[in-house]
Amino acid sequence: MAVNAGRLLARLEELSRIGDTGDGGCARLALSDEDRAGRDLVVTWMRDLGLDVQIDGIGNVIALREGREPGAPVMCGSHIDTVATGGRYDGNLGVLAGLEVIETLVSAGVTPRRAMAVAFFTDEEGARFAPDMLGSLVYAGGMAVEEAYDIVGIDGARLGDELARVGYLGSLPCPGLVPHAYVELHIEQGPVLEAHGEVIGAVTGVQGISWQELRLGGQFNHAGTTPMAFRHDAGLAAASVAVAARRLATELGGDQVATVGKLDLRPDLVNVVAGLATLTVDLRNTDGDLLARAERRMAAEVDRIASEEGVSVERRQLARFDPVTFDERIVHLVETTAREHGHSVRRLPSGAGHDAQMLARMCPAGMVFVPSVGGISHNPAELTTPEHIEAGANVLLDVLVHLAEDDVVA
Ligand code: HGY
Ligand code: MN
Ligand code: MN
Repeated sequence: MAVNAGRLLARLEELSRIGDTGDGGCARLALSDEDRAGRDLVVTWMRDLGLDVQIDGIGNVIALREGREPGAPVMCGSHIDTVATGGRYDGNLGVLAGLEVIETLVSAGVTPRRAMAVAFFTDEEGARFAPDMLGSLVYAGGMAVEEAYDIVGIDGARLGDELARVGYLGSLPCPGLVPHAYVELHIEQGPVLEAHGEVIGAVTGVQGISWQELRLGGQFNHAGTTPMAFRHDAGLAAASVAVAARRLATELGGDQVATVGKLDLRPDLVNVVAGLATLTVDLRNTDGDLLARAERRMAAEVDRIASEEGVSVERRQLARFDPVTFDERIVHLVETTAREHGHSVRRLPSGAGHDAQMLARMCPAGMVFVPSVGGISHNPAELTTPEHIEAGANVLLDVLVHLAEDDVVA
């Protein structure tokens, strides 16, 4: 049995036209009108396939096909919300390949022992409403849905209001049904598989993530009349934090990464010394202790910079997730399945966060990676070749079917 690659590629293309940014990418920020349109399209495909489609209290969509015997389903899926400079494959591939796997089984008249479900989770990106992986975090019981409703986005919108506005405030309870296992196909979004000429990644886990928002309070002043020694320039302090973050990651080396991705200066005018700077610091490391060390070092740097410039600091933690290790049985199953398909395969950790890291809180979870051309992602140029898409979807098919034949009483 093999997936219908043409159907999968056509659906990826059709979904990418929703929120099309005209440069090859698409933008569907969580719970935006574009996200709603993308959701509606995928739900239509799910319903056309005859799946039992349900929506939970945080807007996660779970489409189920019964198995030969009753029991917890094998679940796959990912997300269809994107960042503002989104590509066509981040998240979308995992959802549409999961749907394709089920459609392949339906077309072949094959019904595995266990039920199978394909899901897309709300606000995986966390770009509009932090933290990231929010929908799957709530699904796994890591945050109460009522707390999630009150999250305010970068545009001032309240998550619960947006969920109702787009019509995806569902009635299925959170936390959700515990799957028998969860497997997610995703693009690597990094350079490793391509650099080593491998086709499949057997993902060993996800690195730890720390997102912090800093508000630096200086003094609005005249850009022409204020002597340099008299300034409390929040803009300079913010720029110094960005330089310090890069220096810290370089010094720590290894898997440490650091990013200042969001920076807002007020009043954001050419002739006013910035009195307020709001910025984010994203720190990640595969090692939990090293991530904590990086956080401590970064905090000390921010305090030093603020003290030297005479600005105040307010901190808000936007996301904090420890590193996650995936289920060895599933990692091994991905590896052996890839080899059976004749593909080169490598074990590697994920640099990006994924819904699988939240599902791993409730069941055995794992991921299948396929290469990203040039290691580019969160960029309209994001690309994975049709051959690699087909290879990843067929590995996903066999991994899911294998798990779906697990004894139901297990
Ligand atoms: O931030 C991340 O790693 C993911 O794209 N949400
Ligand atoms: Mn993703
Ligand atoms: Mn992403």
